[in-house]
Amino acid sequence: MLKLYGFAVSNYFNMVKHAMLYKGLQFDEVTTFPGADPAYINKSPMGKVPCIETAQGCLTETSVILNYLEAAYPEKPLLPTDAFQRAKVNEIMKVAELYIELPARRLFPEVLAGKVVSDAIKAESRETLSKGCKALAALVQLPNSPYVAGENMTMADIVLRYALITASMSAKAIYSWDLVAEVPGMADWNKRMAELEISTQLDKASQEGMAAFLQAVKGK
Ligand SMILES: N[C@@H](CCC(=O)N[C@@H](CS)C(=O)NCC(=O)O)C(=O)O
Repeated sequence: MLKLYGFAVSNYFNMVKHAMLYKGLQFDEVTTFPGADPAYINKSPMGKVPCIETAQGCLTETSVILNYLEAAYPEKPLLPTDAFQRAKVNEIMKVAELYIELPARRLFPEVLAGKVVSDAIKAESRETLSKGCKALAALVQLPNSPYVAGENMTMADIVLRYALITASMSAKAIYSWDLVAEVPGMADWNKRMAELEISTQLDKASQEGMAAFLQAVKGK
């Protein structure tokens, strides 16, 4: 059986878990925190979560895992069949990762642990986030379609949803900036995505694990 390593507060972990639940896959969840434990490094060479273990071996990096799951378990698809449309979905995912998720993460020390982030980093992150939002506005099919890549839900909806949870939280805390409002139709889409049964389940687990997680982060 597939194994999924990670923890409930991790948005990357939740991207993969959401896709696995959506596809109806059977898997064992192994609560794992990132780190240098040699047994885990054997599975996840950067020590990061998520990681999945298959009969053939382990895989890491969320977008890689999502694309593997799609190829290995194509029922209940999360990608279109057309090659160009598939690439468009991956393009939105890449923008969400590089220009929304990652600049927001640079603000985490201050947002999560109260350790002041320099003004230079704040300015750089703000500029990247701003460009990322403009790129998303150009790429997504909102508000004219229900999902970011068109009529059907894809892995881009899943990735963007969880990336925005952390990015909106950081943008709000540091810049008092409502990131979701930057992209026409994204607020309504975000609300619809949050109402999905799987989102509700994962958000609940994340909230339940949050207090312990924040304590661990602040203690570092
Ligand atoms: N590029 C990785 C990023 C995963 C990631 O950063 N996960 C966090 C938890 S949310 C982590 O493991 N952080 C520990 C670290 O960066 O060493 C992916 O796409 O899966």
